[in-house]
Amino acid sequence: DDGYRLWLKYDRIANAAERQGYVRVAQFVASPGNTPVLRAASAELTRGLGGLLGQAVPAVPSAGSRTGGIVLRVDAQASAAGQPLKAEGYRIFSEKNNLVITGRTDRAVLYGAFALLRQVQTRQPLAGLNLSSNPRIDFRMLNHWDNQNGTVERGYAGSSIWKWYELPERLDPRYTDYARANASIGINGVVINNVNASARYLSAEYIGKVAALAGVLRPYGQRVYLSVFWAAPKVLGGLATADPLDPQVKQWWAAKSDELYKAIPDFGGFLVKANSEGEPGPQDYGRNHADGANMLAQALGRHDGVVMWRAFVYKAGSDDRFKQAYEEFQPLDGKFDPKVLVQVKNGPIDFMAREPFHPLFGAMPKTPLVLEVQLTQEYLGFATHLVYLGPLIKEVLESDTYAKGPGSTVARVVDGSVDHHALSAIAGVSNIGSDRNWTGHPVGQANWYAFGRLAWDHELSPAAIAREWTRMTLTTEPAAVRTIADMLGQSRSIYVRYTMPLGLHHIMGESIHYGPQPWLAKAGRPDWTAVYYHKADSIGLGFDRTATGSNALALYKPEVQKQWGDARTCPLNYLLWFHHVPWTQKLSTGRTLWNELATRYYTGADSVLWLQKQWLAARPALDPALYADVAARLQTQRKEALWWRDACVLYFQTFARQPIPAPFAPPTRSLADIKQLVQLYQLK
Ligand code: BDP
Repeated sequence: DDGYRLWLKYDRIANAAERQGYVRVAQFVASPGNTPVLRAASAELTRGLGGLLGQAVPAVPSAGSRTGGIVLRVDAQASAAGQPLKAEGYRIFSEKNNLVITGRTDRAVLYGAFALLRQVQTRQPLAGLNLSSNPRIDFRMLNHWDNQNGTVERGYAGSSIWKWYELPERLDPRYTDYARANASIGINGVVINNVNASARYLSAEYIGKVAALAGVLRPYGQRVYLSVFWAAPKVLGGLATADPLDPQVKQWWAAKSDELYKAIPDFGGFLVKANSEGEPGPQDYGRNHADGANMLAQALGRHDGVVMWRAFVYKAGSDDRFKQAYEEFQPLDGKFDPKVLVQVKNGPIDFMAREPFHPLFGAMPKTPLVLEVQLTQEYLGFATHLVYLGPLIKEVLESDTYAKGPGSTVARVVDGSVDHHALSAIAGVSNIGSDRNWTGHPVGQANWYAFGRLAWDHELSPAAIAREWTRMTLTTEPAAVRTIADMLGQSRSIYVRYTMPLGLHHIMGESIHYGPQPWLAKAGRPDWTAVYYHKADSIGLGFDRTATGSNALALYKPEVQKQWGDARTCPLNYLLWFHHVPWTQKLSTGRTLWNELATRYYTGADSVLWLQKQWLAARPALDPALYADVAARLQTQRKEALWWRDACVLYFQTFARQPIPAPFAPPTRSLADIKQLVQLYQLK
């Protein structure tokens, strides 16, 4: 198995009795087939059921008097439990011995079709099925950081899947399989290019290519969006300025929007990274983010599109990068056009393996906020470490901002229910590329999958999603499913333990962001170093963000401050995010900070041995090629976990000046050895 088919494998159900049970209720697919989306839905059902049941399941225009089949039906009045369904919500129910998949739009029926297939793929009964589901968030987006030259920023799975030089004439069949995978998990929007954008995407030549891609995604319910380069009116339009208040600039963007909508009538809108990490933006002209975002929103005019404006900014100035996005954006709350959403990363720094939730969540009640999470594992082991991100995404979704009292979770801020917003969105930075199996690490597929499932319904549990993905992708053998789901469930905490335990952050290698480099003290900016964040000294470790330090904690509501504000009661996972803790301080585990730190590095690295053991235990239930692929990556992971462990304990030991606690054996290599290894690794 080369992994290309993802979780849409549709292999024949081996157990004949089980298969027969499904055959009885899935003898045909009846669909009016009068829209491309409905045709895609019935094609997927006939393909999927045909494979799973090992016999042809014909498509017919209507059920007539036949029973024992599946009926697709768009019904403007469709409801579930007395409530009208949302535009994309579906319901599956029995009627006259047929299973009806219904919804108010053809897209809803498409999602229902995939839900029905999932029932069979995970071996749930179909007879008497009564299932309904509404998406909780409207715009469920993948953000590709793909460049026009085929590279992918922070991509570890080959190059971009978009072949610009072949477009618009040749449409790689892979685009359709990509669209099917997205649709199966409810993703309905795709930003196709990097936030560090090239103006070229807005040229007439590229708009034609993008329109061709949009044509492939449309039958699968996905709209395309573009990341835009702020200075495009200059670079492409030949104007002297990109000032958002300049009439010619406004006109240029309005004309560009018209051009885009002419080619792509359902174009989704713009994603913007401005005045961030060297990108141009409205501040270059003395304007603010709202001036820029609103001008673009107005340029969209009567077209049905939105602007997603990123809040990933950290202008040097204030003493703590943690506070900088908040300082720039929070005062703009209430100043944005209704078509603007502000896109905020899950944490205040940058996609670390664990961050407290971003303080902007709950602090901008008048602005719809998009939650941005990173599926590509820039800071989580690229494509060699097995890290299932379901728990990370869920952790931020569940975090309580207390914005409108208890229960004002990030999930409810984002889905619009806390502040009653008309628009809601969530974005995952894509982890896919041209590798045959899409994600490099086979388990990377689970991260794409889990993102989509949680974007649709943030109430789902990451453990249930892990089991579902495992059954659909790897094996249905119950013991193996349990073993693998358990590995997935633990994998992110294991990664945190051997890299950045107790709330350490940003101590990774410079520029490539791989491996440990806690000694990094000089970089392009102080807040790109490691020492800026861990602040190790002879007394202790960690960034004091309480009132005696940067006071970033004050950006949160009092209830949150209370949770994290006292070093004696702060959960250990966040301890060094907020406190400079003495090496000798006793923690709630009964160990001193130094002993706890060392213990976590050692047990974390040893947990990779546990992952290896689990994987071996599941082997009989797995495809041999896939087994071997992950087993090899786990070897790399073990080697690198030891690398992280040794680098960090040896380096921090120079401050703590204490022995490695029993029962752990001190590293056999020196800090100098490790530094040399890291230096070689960082060579360009
Ligand atoms: C950082 C990445 C950088 C991205 C940036 C962003 O290192 O490559 O361009 O985020 O999100 O994590 O804009």
